[in-house]
Amino acid sequence: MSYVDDVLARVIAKNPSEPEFHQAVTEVFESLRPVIEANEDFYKREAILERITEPERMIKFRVPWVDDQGQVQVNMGIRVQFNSAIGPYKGGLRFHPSVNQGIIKFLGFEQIFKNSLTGLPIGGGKGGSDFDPKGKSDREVMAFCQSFMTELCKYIGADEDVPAGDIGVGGREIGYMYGQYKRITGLYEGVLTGKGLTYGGSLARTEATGYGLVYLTDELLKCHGESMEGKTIVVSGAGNVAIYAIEKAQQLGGKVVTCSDSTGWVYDPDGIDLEALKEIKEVNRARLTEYKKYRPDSEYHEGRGVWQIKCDVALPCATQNELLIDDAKQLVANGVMAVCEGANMPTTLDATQYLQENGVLFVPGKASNAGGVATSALEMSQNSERLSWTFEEVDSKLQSIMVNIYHNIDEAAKRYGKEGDYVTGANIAGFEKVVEAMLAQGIC
Ligand code: NDP
Ligand code: 2IT
Repeated sequence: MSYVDDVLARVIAKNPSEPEFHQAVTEVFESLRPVIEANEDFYKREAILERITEPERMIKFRVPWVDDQGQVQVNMGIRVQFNSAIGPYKGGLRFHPSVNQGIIKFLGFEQIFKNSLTGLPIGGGKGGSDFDPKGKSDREVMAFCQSFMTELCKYIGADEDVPAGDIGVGGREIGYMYGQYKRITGLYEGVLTGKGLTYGGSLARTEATGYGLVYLTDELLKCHGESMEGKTIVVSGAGNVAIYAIEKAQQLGGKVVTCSDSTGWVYDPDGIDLEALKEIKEVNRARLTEYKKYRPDSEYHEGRGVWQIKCDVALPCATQNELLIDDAKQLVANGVMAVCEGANMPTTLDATQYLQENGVLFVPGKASNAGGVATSALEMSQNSERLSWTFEEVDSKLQSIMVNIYHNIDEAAKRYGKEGDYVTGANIAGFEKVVEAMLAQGIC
């Protein structure tokens, strides 16, 4: 058995009941095969694949809090500090009832390569809780966040581990957690990113993931003789990433006709009304059923279904495994040109393969959604120098980071004879820097 297959089998056996982690490792290992097999004895002796799939540290803790009825509630909290070869651990916190160890490990593993692709000095980490902020009062969310940080604060720091937002964690949650960190440690430091602008946040961080996704997509299209101008775009999700992807796509002349949440989806053939969407989701924290009140001619459907709408570009921006093989077939049948992932691992392995085999330009999330964490690293820089940069300054750095990521993954794919395979290109380019740093630092 080859070294790659041997370690993959052991990772799966050693981490049972973690299908998302197996999926993420399988995708990365398949891409790395040509790199590893060109020097198999060396990588095997160094146990590089074993080291890169075993988190440096994993912290799991109880999060007790009191709800508005006086009832004590208990959630699980977790932080996976996966790899610090190129910088302090960096990655978001996800609050969603589906959160478990396998999901946080897949996200932390992906984050290692994503953070490497940004070109900035940040290692890979991820964390979260099975707490569901939906339907909770602000006081309940604050009670939960304070309890969560009371434990987490022992393991993080501006030069150690810097969490941020992800699903279910936005400005409100970051604010409550920052306040609690400061109370306990007495430190006013850049321990979290995605902070509010009055206490150390960076301009353009809110927009960064969605904007970055569209900057990269636009560069991809331009390098293939196209652009976002005049394209019909299908987006899934209606959260932070989706909203700002829609905003930038519209600014570049694209027409976005869908969005979705966990209960249903909207088709608005005239183009999504972004102000309405922001009011529904950012201000009222309401369901997409509300959208029809703003746009009576739009359609609302229960369940999932955005991928059946004919489009040129598809941007999955909700969650993992939301674009399945049948969706990929439908997209191809409808003539889709490009699929770029805003979410983390939204496309299943077989759907990815189908899209690639049918000539669709496909960019994996670890490259195309890296603008969020890249701008978090810019927030860290601003905190360190105790200065704030203008929106234009941060936005233009974000833009060049995304353009560079596209060219780096394109070049890495070409170097291994896989032109146009951006999955392989992203995994190899991300891996190369991390491995060089790991080897330089000895056995650790
Ligand atoms: P938000 O919580 O702001 O929004 C998530 C959106 O996806 C909501 O519309 C939500 O619907 C929907 N959604 C979540 N879970 C499910 C589910 N199980 N089934 C169907 N729909 C679902 O999160 P973000 O926009 O921040 O994150 C979206 C994706 O982007 C995630 O994969 C995240 O890991 C990734 N990402 C986020 C970055 C960031 O900076 N925020 C950076 C890079 C990647 P509902 O409101 O009904 O729950
Ligand atoms: O998946 C991700 O890259 C994020 N949720 C953002 C992480 C960060 O540290 O900004």
